[in-house]
Amino acid sequence: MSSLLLGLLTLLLLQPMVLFAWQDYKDYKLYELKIEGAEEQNLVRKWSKENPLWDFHEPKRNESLLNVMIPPEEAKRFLETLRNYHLEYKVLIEDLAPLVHAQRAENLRKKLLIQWPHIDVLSAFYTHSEINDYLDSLPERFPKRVQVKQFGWSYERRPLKVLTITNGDGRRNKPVILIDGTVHAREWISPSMALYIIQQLLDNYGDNQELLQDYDWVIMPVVNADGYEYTHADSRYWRKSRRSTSNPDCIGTDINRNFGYEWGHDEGSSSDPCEPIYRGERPFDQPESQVLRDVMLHYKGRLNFYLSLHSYGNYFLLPWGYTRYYICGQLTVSSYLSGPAHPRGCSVRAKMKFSLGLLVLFLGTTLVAAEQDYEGYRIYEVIPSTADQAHLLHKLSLQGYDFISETRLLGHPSRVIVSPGQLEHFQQLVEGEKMTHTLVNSNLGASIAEEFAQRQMQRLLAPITGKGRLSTERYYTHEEIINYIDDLAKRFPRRVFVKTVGWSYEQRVLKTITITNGDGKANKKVIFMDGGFHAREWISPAAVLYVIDQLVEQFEENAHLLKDYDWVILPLVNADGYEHTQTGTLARMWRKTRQPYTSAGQTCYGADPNRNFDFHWNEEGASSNPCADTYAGPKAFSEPETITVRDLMHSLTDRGIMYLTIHSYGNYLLYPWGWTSDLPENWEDLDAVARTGAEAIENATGTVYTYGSSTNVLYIAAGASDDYGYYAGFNVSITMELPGAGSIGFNPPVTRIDEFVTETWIGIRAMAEKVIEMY
Ligand code: 0X9
Ligand code: ZN
Repeated sequence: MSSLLLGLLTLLLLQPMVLFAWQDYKDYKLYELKIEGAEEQNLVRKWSKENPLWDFHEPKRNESLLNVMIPPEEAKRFLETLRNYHLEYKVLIEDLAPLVHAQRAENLRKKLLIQWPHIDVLSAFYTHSEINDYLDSLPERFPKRVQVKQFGWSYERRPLKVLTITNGDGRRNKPVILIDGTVHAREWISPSMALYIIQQLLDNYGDNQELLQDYDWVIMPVVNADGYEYTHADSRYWRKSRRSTSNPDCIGTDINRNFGYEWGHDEGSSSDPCEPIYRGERPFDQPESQVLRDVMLHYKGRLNFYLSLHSYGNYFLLPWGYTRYYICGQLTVSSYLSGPAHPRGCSVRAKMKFSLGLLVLFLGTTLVAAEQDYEGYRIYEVIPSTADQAHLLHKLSLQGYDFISETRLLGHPSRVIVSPGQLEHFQQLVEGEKMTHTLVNSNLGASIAEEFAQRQMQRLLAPITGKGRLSTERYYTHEEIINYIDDLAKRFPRRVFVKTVGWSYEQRVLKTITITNGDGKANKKVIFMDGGFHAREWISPAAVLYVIDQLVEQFEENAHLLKDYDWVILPLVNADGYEHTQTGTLARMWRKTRQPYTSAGQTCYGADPNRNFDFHWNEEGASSNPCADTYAGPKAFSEPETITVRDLMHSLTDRGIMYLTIHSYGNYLLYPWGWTSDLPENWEDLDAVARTGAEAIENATGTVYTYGSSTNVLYIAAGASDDYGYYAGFNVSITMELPGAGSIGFNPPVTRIDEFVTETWIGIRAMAEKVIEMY
C-alpha cells in the first residue's frame, strides 16, 4: 500500500475520534479592541487578571489595537463590560471553530502528502514527536555535522532534544549561537522557524557556510513539548506548560516567566495559577525551564548569541524585560510591562514574519549580591566657596555620603550621591550653609540600567573576536584583557612578555605585560604603570590598554620611549572588583576589592586597595569600618592584589624610575604626599613631570588638568599606592585621575572612550619623555 493511501486511511479513521476529544472552539469569537492611554491599558490588565477565560493577546506598549478571544459563555459579560467602559471594538472572527478545524485538516492532509523522512516546514506544522523523529534522522544524513542530545524530560515525560550543528571541521569549543522555539505552546510558527533554520544550515549549507565557520549552532525547536502537543491534540490556543498547579482548576505555568533571573516581580508576571502569565511557585519549578537552563549552562562560556523565537507581533526584543529602562531608537525591552510609557518610548519594528525574542545571557554572573539598585538616588554637584563649606563636605563624607569626586580646593566642584533617605538632611545642610549645589543626575538607578542595556546590546551586535588589536569602542572584561595581552605576547615574541604576578582574592589571575624594544638588553630603567585599582573607574584599564597598544603596535613612533626603558604594566589590579561592577546594574558603583570582612555579625566586602599599603597605613583619609568605601583593611596588605603590586614594586626598585597609577575621575595629576600636606624633597622634579603632562594635554585638546601634591590639591588619604611607590624607591610617582563623563562620572559612554584614551596617552607620553630626559 502506498504511504499516501495509508495516510488517508489513517486520517479517516482518526478524524472522528480525535475530533471528539478536541476542544472545537465552537462559537469562540475573536475581538479587536481599541485601547488608548495608560488608563485603558490598565483596565485591560485588570480584566485579564479577573477573567482568566478572556484570552487577551498581551497589550504591547505602543499598540492601540488589541486582540482577545472570548468563549461563548463569557460573551455576554464581556460585551457588557465593554459597553460600560465605552470601549470601541470590532469582531474579527465570528466563530473560531471552522478555522481551527480547517487548519487541522489541512495540516494533516499536507503532511500525508510528504514522504517521510522528508519534511516540508513551509507547508505544514509538525508535532513534537514528529520533530523529534526528524531530529533523530539527521545524524545519519549528516554524520560529521550534527549531534542530537536529549537534555531532559518534559513534565509528561516527553524527551526534550537539542540539535548541535557544526561545519564538521572538528574544531572544538567554537562560540555558540543558541536558538530555542516553542516556549509558548500555541506559537506554532516558532518551531517551524527553528526547523527552517536547521534546514538552511544543513540542506542549504552551500549558501550558509560562513555562518558555521567560527560558530556552532545549538537549536532546541520545542521547549514546551507538553503544551505544544496539547495544542495539536486538544486546545489550539494553549500557551503554558501542562503541569498541575496549587489550584485544581488551573493547569500550567508560563515557562517564559519561570526563569530564575529577577523572578517574582508582579509586573508582567502573575502568582495566580489561572492566569496565562503564571510564573510558577518557584523559579525553575518547571522541568522544561530547567532543561533550557541546563542547555544554557552546558554551553556557558561559549554562548555568544541567544535567540528565542516567539510570535506574534513583528518585534525584535532585547533585554531587559524586567525593568523599564531601555535605549530609545535601539531596542525595545518592556513591551509587556505595565506602568506609564517611557517618555522617550519607541519600538523597533523589523520586516519579519514573526517576532524574535532576543536575550543576551550573562551566565554565571547573574548571582548579584543584594546591593543598591540606586533607584531614586541623586547626584549633586557641590562647590564649596568657604572653609566652613569645605569642612561641611568633609563631615558629610564621614557620615556615609558617597563622594564620587571630591576636592579640597575652594571653588572646585565635588560630586556626591544622595540616597532618597538622605535627601532631606542633605538639602537642609547645603541650603543652610548657602552652598552652591546643582542636581546633575535625578535617578542614578535609571542611568546605570540604561548603560548596561547599551553595553549588552553592543556585545550582542559586535561580539569580540579575541584576536588582534582591541578597539576603543568598548570596555573589556578581565578575561578579555588577559586574553589580549597573552595574544600580544604571541604576536610580538621578541618585544612583549607576559608574566603571572599574582592572584586576586577570588582567584583571578593577575598578569603584567612587559614591553621592550626587543634589543635584549637586561636591567634597563623601568616605567611601571597600573590601572583598575578602583573597580568602578572603567576608563582606567581602557586607558592602560591604549598605552599598551601604542607602545607595541606603534612601536616606530614610540621607539624613543623604549630605548633605555622597559615598561612594566599591570592593566587591572582589582580584577575581582572590576568584574563585580560588570555583573549587573546593582554593583556598578563598587570601588573596593571583594574579600569579605565580618564584624559584629555584619559582613561587608572588600578593602580600598588604595588605602591598604603599609606606609602610614590607616591614618588620615582611611576608614576602619569594613563597610566604608575607604576601608583600609584589617591590616596593611590584607589584600592579595595590593601584595602583588607591592612585590612588583620591590622587584623593580633598582630599575624603577617612574610609577604611574591610573584612576578616575577629576582631571588631576597628583604626586606625593597623600598622607601629609608636607612635600617630599624632590617635589620640584615631581611637579615638573606632572606639569609637563598637564600642559601637553591642554595644548592638544584644551582639557585642563590640575596638578600638585595629593593632599594639597585633592584630599588627604594615607596608605595609597603612589605614596608607597615613592617610598619604595621610584623617583617619580604619579596618580593620574582621568576626566569624568557620563551620567555618573565613572561611565564615559563607549562612544567617548577613544577621545579619553588618546588624550590620556598624550599626557602619559609627555611625562615619560620628561622622565627619560631627567633620569
Ligand atoms: O582616593 C583615592 O584613592 C584616589 N582618588 S579616587 O577618586 N580615584 O579614588 C586618589 C589618591 C591620591 N593619592 C593619595 N592620596 N596618596
Ligand atoms: Zn581611584
